[in-house]
Amino acid sequence: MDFDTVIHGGTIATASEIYEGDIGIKDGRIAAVAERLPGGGRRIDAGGRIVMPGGIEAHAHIAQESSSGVMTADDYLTGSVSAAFGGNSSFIPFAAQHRGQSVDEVIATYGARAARSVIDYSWHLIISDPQPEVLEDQLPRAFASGITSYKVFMTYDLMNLGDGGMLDILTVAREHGAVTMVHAENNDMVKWMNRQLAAKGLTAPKYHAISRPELAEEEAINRAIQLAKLVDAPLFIVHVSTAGGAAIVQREKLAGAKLYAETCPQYLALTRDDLDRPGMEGARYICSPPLRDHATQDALWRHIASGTFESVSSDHAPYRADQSGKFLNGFDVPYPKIANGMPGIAARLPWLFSEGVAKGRITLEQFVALSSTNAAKTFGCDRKGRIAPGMDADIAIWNPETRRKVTLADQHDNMDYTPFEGLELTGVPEIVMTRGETIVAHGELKAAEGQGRFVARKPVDLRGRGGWQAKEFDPAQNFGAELR
Ligand code: DUC
Ligand code: ZN
Ligand code: ZN
Repeated sequence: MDFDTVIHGGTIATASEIYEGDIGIKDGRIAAVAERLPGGGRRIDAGGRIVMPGGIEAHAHIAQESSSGVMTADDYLTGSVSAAFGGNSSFIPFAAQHRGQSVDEVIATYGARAARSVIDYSWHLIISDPQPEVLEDQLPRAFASGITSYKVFMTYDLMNLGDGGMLDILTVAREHGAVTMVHAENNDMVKWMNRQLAAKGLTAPKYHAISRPELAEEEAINRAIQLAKLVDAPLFIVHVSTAGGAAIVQREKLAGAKLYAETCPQYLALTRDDLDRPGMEGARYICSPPLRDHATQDALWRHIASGTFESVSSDHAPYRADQSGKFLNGFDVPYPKIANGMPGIAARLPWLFSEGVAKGRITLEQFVALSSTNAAKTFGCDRKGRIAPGMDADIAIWNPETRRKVTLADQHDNMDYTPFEGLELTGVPEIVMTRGETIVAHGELKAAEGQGRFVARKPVDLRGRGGWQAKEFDPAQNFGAELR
């Protein structure tokens, strides 16, 4: 067979092994992987560099209005370009339903926005208004169209579904093999803390961290898991920021849970002391859940290394430090009025490679799993996340030795700051491909606007995850009540 492209002389890294070899690409797919492959219309000399599946960014907010009406600075062009420079070949941003909207309307809106993407994309829905027509008709149709995951919130008055609402939607997800992602923080604990702080006039950015206690996350993670267990539905805990939360996830996974989780670089690279920077600079570090402390960072690393998390995701939520973003409500406002989130889609993988692989905290195989393979499996991207014949040729070639400092310009996003500014990193993605097309090469963008394609995803792969059977749902133990 003649190939369109052959990548030769690479150190191929997958989630399970590392070996020397060549990759032949034909019609956008990997056609062969072998020790030596001749031919190829184009030959790329990997020169011993790492050749791995392109990253899949499974948590990003792109061209999304928050529930309080702030639009992210990145649209699908700038957001996807930034992702590509960070070693990603595809991403799954959120498509957010605000109250009163139908899911069909949301998908049509984000379909138009995503037409600018340079990398392949899908969406996780955000559901804030699970009316009967959403649960019975709109969501099942969205799942059937390949949008097989969605996020719900246990916090924020405009988003929080309440425990009963969670049970209803989890039950629908279970029937269709969809994954429920959850933002787990106890809404009343946070509101109560806000009231205590406001009464004392403690409204500077640093109090954002105090207002959202670790216990609020831990309590909500535990509650979300028990709710999902009751109806035996798969659950994905997003942006875990606490040692206690991670320990609960670890324990429940060991018990056979249909449970998945991620953490994010900001919880490992930054602390709540960053919120106490001079003036309003701390506003740049406001995200929810909030940044924690060094002890938490150590614990989260242990959980990453021991398999508690499927992914390390960016939670790219780009709000500029101006009146279009962070300060939409004014420059000198109390912390609850400052937009919530920080950018990081380009920094995620270089940071994880450097702090994880280069510093010996995780193996290269774990890096591949955490950055790509596990997201593909969890979210049903059956042609992505692996180097194997038949898979999309979504490939990143990394130079593991290049050292550089993080700069805003390197992020290639539409932001006016990066929270990772100045960090010294080792390792850089030099060439990034989506379906065999080079989109970034040696710091230059090669992609054309709109070349990304929608990825229709499969239901979650539950092999190896036994799940739960609440006694009360077991016909042998519930007096025969037909509950499922
Ligand atoms: N949750 C996120 O996932 N991102 C930004 C803010 C939030 O609450
Ligand atoms: Zn969230
Ligand atoms: Zn997010």
